[in-house]
Amino acid sequence: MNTILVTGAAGFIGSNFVRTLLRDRPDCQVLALDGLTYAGNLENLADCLTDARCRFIRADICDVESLAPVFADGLSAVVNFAAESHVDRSILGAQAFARTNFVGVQVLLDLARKHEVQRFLQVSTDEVYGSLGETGLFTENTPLAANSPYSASKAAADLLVQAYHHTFGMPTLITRCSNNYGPYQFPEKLIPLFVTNLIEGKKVPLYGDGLNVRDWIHVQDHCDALLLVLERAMPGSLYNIGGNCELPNIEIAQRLLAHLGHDESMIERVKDRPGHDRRYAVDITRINNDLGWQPRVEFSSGLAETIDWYVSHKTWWTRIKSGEYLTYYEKQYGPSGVVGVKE
Ligand code: NAD
Ligand code: TDX
Repeated sequence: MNTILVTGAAGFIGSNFVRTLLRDRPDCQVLALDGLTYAGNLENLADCLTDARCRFIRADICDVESLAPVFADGLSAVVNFAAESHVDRSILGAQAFARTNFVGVQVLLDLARKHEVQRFLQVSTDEVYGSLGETGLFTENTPLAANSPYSASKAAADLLVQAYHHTFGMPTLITRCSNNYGPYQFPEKLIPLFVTNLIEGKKVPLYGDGLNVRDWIHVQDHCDALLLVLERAMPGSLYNIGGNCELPNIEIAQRLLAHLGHDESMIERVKDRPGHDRRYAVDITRINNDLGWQPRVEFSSGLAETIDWYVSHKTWWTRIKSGEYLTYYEKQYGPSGVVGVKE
């Protein structure tokens, strides 16, 4: 049986990926590892952890001692989602970003190399390419030009992963995806923050002129692409993943307002994010040509389903906004649990 280590498994994309693995790969065992920072929520994995093929491990990816026994058991692959992922937080303080996003990746790479893990997939971002003007797309050959401490830490990790492939012949893979939306996204990011605020009758804070453009992809499309890359891509390869769906933030806000029955008086124009990247747009020709992948979820229906998910999962996000979710792990695994592997 394949044993896949998924790091950052209790976050937004990681938890969706664990669910995808359990659903689409009956012959696989999943080690769902997460340090449970503020962004990690074990409730995201509650359904997955009822499956005997899935085990949760609480560990920090920078902590070699906690990770060593996990690797010693023998792994078929590592898929690394663990990261500090919010640009605004990286502007307030970059230390955790440098630590997890760079040092953590170095720790994982060394362990994967030592234990001869046959696939190492680093989940990266289109933000490593910097910002586009009004035209053009990011290809895999676009030079790295990260602008925020977050994207700089991700770009640094990408270089390290490529260096391990070049120097040691490690079978690494890198993907760079655009902005994800879907269920279980932490309500600090644009779409879940705006949706949950509107449900609560609060205004939505739109940065600057609202004309910054992002390319949106449904998280399920991202997870499907990751599985394809993990199983079929050549070692050492790099793939962009995107939704072919560029939209300015103001239009996202307008669609959310319309769906939830509010008018534009609920938009609060706020000071712009420092160094705010103007436009991201991803060329997905390579993954389409090599692996036959393209996004399937159409944005209007994907967004409508996502909004409805937040409407029908109010308990999930009110527990996050109130901080209650932070006690869930101890309730499941007991008060002593420093590091928890549930027996
Ligand atoms: P997220 O913040 O929801 O989840 C990150 C997870 O990593 C959390 O569960 C957190 O507890 C865990 N984590 C953080 N530091 C850790 C550490 N030191 N040790 C162990 N676990 C730790 O983020 P996300 O949106 O799910 O993003 C997942 C990955 O995908 C990130 O690497 C991010 O850079 C990348 N990515 C995200 C997007 C997006 O739109 N969200 C797009 C492209 C790429
Ligand atoms: O309150 C807000 N108001 C606002 O106008 C927030 C949180 C965001 N914005 C704008 C900033 C961006 O132009 O919306 C856009 C999207 O912002 P985020 O949701 O913070 O995402 P972004 O900064 O684009 O980065 C995301 O996509 C790439 C993820 O957080 C990264 O982890 C991923 O790599």
